[in-house]
Amino acid sequence: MTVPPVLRGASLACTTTLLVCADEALPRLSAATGAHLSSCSQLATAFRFAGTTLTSSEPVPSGTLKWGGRDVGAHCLVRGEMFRRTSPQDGKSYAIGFEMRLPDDWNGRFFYQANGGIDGNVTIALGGGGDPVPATALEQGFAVISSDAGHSGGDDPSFGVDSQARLDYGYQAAAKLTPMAKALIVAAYGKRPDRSYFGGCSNGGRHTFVAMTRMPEEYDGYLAGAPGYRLPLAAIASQFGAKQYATVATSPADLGSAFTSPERASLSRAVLARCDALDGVTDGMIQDTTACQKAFDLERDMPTCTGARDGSCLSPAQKAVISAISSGAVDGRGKRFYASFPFDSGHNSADSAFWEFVVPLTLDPAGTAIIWGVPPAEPATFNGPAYALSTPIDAMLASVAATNATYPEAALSFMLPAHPTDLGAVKSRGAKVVVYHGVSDAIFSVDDTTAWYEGLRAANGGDASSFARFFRVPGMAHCALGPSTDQFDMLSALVDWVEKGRAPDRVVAYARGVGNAVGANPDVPPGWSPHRSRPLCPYPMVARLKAGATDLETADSFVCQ
Ligand SMILES: [Ca+2]
Repeated sequence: MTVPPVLRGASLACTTTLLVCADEALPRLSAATGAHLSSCSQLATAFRFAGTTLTSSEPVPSGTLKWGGRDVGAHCLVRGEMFRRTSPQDGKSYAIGFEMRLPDDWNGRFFYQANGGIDGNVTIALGGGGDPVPATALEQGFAVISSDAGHSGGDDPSFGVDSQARLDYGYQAAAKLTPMAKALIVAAYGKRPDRSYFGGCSNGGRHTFVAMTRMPEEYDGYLAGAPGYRLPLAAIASQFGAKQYATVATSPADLGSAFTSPERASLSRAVLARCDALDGVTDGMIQDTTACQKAFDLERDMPTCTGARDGSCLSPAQKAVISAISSGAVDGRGKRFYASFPFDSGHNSADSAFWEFVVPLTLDPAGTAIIWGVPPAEPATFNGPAYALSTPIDAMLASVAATNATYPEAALSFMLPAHPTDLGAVKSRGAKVVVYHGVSDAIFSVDDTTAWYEGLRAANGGDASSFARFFRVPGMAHCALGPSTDQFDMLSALVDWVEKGRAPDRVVAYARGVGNAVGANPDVPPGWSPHRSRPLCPYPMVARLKAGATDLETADSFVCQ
């Protein structure tokens, strides 16, 4: 259903000066209206959609699920699958497994929960529940779908042998599930969703980038967190890092011995010492990331060990390694193929060792060789560490760009949005895009997302803020954690923008200190209020202390400038 857009009141005054007010004239989509669930138990047998089998539909009483200590309200849980088939490559059975949670009191909106990792699980369709959001989409009344994106088995990468499962993971599962989910909503509530939203973090952010380029008509709002929108290249960059770390690891079996937790903490302190005050206030947070990259000099500002490594310094060889990783992975000709990684305050976040030293020897090589490489490696005999440490970067890059008769679409095509800065179809119909990314993210670089947003600005006459806004989250690691304010409700901000025309000029974010209802963040420094708040600011603005403000623990003291 297409709801006629209404023009914002302000735009009416601009009709005689259309050139000046071109962006003001973007259509505003009408607000969703709610409805009550009319059918649940009967759905499993009554619902018909091509290629779809519902295996169950049952009422879930209020309180069966909880979030932040609260009861998630009564809803209908529908489980099913699409396009069950047997693989011609590995003989295994595949389907696109999914669940939908349909609230009894529905707000008229649909949320497509795009999941992280390599998918492979039907995670609970809470809507945002993979991250420490203050309230999930399901609680807010959205009908939510979650899927395994076409393969089961969790982190098992062997589905990459099946050519169709690759494509479903890349982009086709979301395209198949979307019309089915909207039809199921009609069966459950008697009308289609008035407004549809698509969101996720990490690989879910990648799915969101893919959706906004491949399905600009299907969703009214796109919410991408830490978008690994060039995931195969990020994974190869991560293995570039592993090769670097291996040269200075003191324990060959543990890449983390190359750059220990005390050393990562020392680096964060050195960066803070140089950059904390650049935003006008010494508060343990680096708001002006851009200025920090110019100000911080690893060689000068980080102590160099004169004797044995003791955690307070880095050896010259370590500095060379960290400099190479930070400035961006390069191919055999020295050409950068991914992005740089900024220096920030969160190099020792609780998840940093996992992303820096574990994933580059496990998930990243498995993805590169089995899920994206052509031809795929044999899963049964695959050795992740050996692949990551011994395969030349150029061979990895060639592999994810390759095709053959069995795998006719390369990973760089099925995993990546084709033209991520060409969002004219999204913009012109009044849909909106909100993106956020932690500055201390160790696996997908905030610099990659910044480069995308700069490209989007350039493609829109230097300013994309009328339909797409990007929020950097200082100190935050991958989707959460780090010494940061990592709890925020970007979904409500997006809905207000799409349906009420209120563009997000700032989004208030909270630290998850001791006692936080969703769970405490161990990286919140002891000197902070457990409830510290800060505005997240639309790029390129940064949060700065208001003149005369003295309370450093509240967002009210800060302005986006
Ligand atoms: Ca500061």
